[in-house]
Order: sequence, then C-alpha cells, then structure tokens
Amino acid sequence: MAPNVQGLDIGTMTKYTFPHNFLWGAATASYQIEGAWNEDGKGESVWDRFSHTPGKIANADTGDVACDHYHRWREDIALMRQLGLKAYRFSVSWPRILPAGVGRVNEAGLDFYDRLVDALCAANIEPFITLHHWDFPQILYEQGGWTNRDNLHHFADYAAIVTKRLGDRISRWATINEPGVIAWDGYIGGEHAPGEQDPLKGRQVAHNLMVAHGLAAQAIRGVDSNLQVGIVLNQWMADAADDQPQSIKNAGQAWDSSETTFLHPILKGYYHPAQVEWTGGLPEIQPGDMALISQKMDFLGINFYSRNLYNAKGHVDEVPGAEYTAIGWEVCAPALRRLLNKLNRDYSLPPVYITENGAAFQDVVAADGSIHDSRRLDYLRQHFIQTRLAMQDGVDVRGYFVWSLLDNFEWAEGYNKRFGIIRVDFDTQQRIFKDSGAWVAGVIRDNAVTI
Ligand code: IFM
Repeated sequence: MAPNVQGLDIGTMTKYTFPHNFLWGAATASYQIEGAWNEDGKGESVWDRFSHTPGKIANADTGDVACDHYHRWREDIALMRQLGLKAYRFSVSWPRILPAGVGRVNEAGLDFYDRLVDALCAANIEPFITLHHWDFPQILYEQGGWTNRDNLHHFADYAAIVTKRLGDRISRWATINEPGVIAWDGYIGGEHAPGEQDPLKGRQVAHNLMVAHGLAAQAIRGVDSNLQVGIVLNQWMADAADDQPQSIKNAGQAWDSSETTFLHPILKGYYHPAQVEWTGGLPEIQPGDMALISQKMDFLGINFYSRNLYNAKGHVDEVPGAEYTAIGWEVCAPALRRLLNKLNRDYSLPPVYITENGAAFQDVVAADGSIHDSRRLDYLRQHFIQTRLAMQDGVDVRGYFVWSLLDNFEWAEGYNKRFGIIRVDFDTQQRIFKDSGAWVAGVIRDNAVTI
C-alpha cells in the first residue's frame, strides 16, 4: 500500500518521527493501582465507600489491593525504565495526605509520594502529577462533597501541601482529572462514586470543580510561580456521519451542548449558550468564579478514547463496520486528529498533552505466558500517528501518556476491563509485558512510529 504522504517515505515503509523532546509517558491513578486503602493512616475515600457497598462494582471488586502499587512501586518503576518512559503521570490520593480531607497532615502519606518521586527522578523519569483523580475524602463528602464551597478551598489547601512537599522535583501539575466524569457519572448517572442521581447537583458540581481547579492553580503558583499548571479533560469528538446539512447540524449541536462544558469556561471564560440550554440553565456562579476558572493555564491535558457520530436522525449508536473495544467504545483514531484541530481552531490553546489514550480488550495469555494484544497495539499505533499528523497540522502537542501502564481497577467495571500495556495477574500480582508494551518501548526508543 502507498505510504501516507505525511509520513517520511522510506521505501515500502513510512516513518513518523516526533520532536526530540516529545514527552512519552504512561499514566495511572491512585485508587486504580495503589491498594493499601486503609494503611499508614490513610483516610477513607468515596471510592472506598462506594466499592465496599454491595452491588456497585462488577464482581464486587474493590480497590483495596488493586495492583498493590503502594508496596510494589519500586518494581513498577523498574518496568517504567524497561519501557524507556520519559514521564510517568500518576495521581495523589487526597485522603492519604489528609485523612479528614482537611487539617492534620498524614506524614506517612506524603512520605510515600516523596519516595516515589525521588525514585522516578533517579530513574530519569519525569513525574507528572494529578492532584485529584476521583478519590475524594469520604468525610468531606458527608459535608456536602463538591457542592459545598468550603471543600473547594480545602482542595486548594491540599494542593498547597502537596506542592510544598513535591514542587522542588515536579514541574507539571494537573489539578483535576476529568471533572466531567465526576459530575456526570458521580452525581447524575450514579454509576460512579459517590453514586448520586441529581442533574441539578451534577451541573453545580461541574461548575464547582472548575472553581476548585482555579483555586488549586492559584495555590500551586502561590508556592512556586514557575510550576506549570493545567487541567485534564476527557473529550470525545462529535462527527457527522455524512455531509447532509442535518447530520452536520446534529454533530455541531452535540458538540456545543456537551463537549464545551469545561472547554468554554476554562478557555473562554463563559458557558456556551447551547450548553446552558442543554443543562436547563446556568449553575450558581459567584462573583469572581469565571475569572478564577479562566485564569491562564500552562497546558491542557486531553484524554481521548473515542467519538460520537451523528446522522440526520441523531446519534448513531452502532457504527456499521466499526471496531469496538471491550468497553464498547468505537475505535476511530482519525477523530483524534479532527478533535485536536477543532480545539486548535475554536480556542486559544496552551500546549497540549494527550494525558490518556488506550483501549480495553480481552487479553489472552498464551501457553508460554505471552500476551499478543495486537488490537491494543494497533489502536495505539493509529492514535500515535494521528497525533503526529495533528502536530503537522499545527497543533502544539508536547507529549503522550498511554492509558495505562498496568491493568488496573476500572471503576464500576472492576478488574474485568484491562487497559494496561503490562498485564497484572491479580491473584499473584505478577506483571507481564504485553506485546503492546514491548512495541511502545520501541516507539519511545526510536522516537518514531514506523509502519
Ligand atoms: O480508567 C479511566 C481513567 O481513570 C480515566 N479516564 C478513562 C480511563 C478508562 O476508562
């Protein structure tokens, strides 16, 4: 087949080379991998409570042990070295640092991350931190959770505590991971912790999370103004299935009403009118909120997994001929390029990191112990290439974090849905490189994808 014109044609092959300082990484999150849910003084999180509640998680799985990373982090850093990672994106568990969410600091919790960060630096792997990836302190939830404005300030205090301890070794700070999932799945859909089903609350939570992001950004910069601060959003592209005006209109409306929820306030300082209409009005906005929310960011993290497709009748639930992952998301890598270009056109973007991208598939362990996860490998290959093409189009993408380093606790799905490029046997905690992991290591070594 003729090579793609935008790659470098090397005979029958095409090579997509990335800039020399491109930040290749892998990502995880505290609740999904750490385990040690009640060790060394850690407080309870909403996810501890939720997963301990019967009927909430597939197979009654919990994050109590997860990948046991809290005890096996040295081994996991050795795996990162084998992958040749330039950076590792991880999150900090708020109740591990502040068991009551506020007030007394649990030094043992801070020490854990301190050792982790030291070891990453010693391994020449840049730590890229996320302050909140959903494990909210249960006790603060009982005091109103993300609807109580006091808790937004408690989050900023927590951000300052972590920054004071780790800011000398970490330069890139993401405040919150996927606020949309917290608001929609946690407070509206109820399939995530804390399991509420209240659309108006969810709308307010979405707003308050952005205020919390703004307060935390100020707190981080208050500790050290040289640190780079951003937020991580999960964005799905909204594509039209054909060029009928009604299909294009439906895709456009879907984008405006839902995908702008965080982008508009953060990057423009106001809510998109279609979004306001869709959610039935504005949340409660206090004086100063929009300025806080839209303060300058040093980077934007984009988590990309799939897209939504619209034809003249509306949403296309089953795309004919498309491939789907084990979690039911369509595989459509060109949508990532379109998304990045749309973001670049519609907004004045800071540098972008793909902070998550990856796929769940049913892995099979061969008799010799190997895992030939060719579909995951192909998924990643396609998305790496589409990212490179978007960069050639002019989008300033600075790095890419595969989701995920390890198979882990996939929230309501438990351990059934495996996203790792390294397999975890949850009975023995043995880690095994999948083919995709070995392939990613080669891409990082070459700083290029060759097809
Ligand atoms: O596992 C999650 C992660 O915690 C947040 N982004 C999406 C991933 C896959 O569902």
